[in-house]
Amino acid sequence: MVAPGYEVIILGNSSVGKSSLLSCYVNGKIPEESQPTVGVEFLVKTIAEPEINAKLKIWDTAGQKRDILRKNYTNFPGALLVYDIHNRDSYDAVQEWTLELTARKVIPRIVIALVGHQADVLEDRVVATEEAERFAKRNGLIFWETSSVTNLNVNRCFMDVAIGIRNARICSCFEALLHKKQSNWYL
Ligand SMILES: Nc1nc2c(ncn2[C@@H]2O[C@H](COP(=O)(O)OP(=O)(O)OP(=O)(O)O)[C@@H](O)[C@H]2O)c(=O)[nH]1
Ligand SMILES: [Mg+2]
Repeated sequence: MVAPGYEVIILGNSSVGKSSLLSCYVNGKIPEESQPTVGVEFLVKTIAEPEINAKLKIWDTAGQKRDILRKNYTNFPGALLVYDIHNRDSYDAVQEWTLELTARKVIPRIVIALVGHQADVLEDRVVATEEAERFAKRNGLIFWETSSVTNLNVNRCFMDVAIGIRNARICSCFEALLHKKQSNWYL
């Protein structure tokens, strides 16, 4: 069976580690020399696991280009909102993204993972796990703390987004069928 294709976008401030996270997931390692992303690039990863088969097309974005992104982020069924656990501004930014993305009246709703990145560095943490966990729970987000240096939770995070997208699609198909049945009820 052909794996269904899902598109996912990675958003977050500059230097939080978006490109490294993506490279770690797709290539199994982070780039030796990290360069700020210019424009938008994508990588593809096929997931073949007992839990899910899917082909993810994952778009990496430039943290510096938020205003341009705002106009173009529609139509993605999944998003990773990445912050650096040592940087409060980056956490505030993903909260703003959450409000924007969840306000959209699109069916099925976008599946969002809140990602506290660079979790291998234990010193100077400014965003507590519990704080982000609470925010994620309140807003119906997947939540993981990750590291592309130690590969902490990287696979799990992308896989949960893929599973979330698949489940959201199944639910919306059922809802559409139910709605059809109800609207034909008196015919
Ligand atoms: N300790 C640690 N450093 C990381 C991790 N991920 C990325 N970095 C470092 O953080 C810096 C920025 O990483 P990038 O992946 O380029 O960040 P970005 O979010 O893509 O940045 P822009 O493309 O400018 O938006 C680099 O020096 C990386 O090596 C991580 O998990 N742990
Ligand atoms: Mg980048």
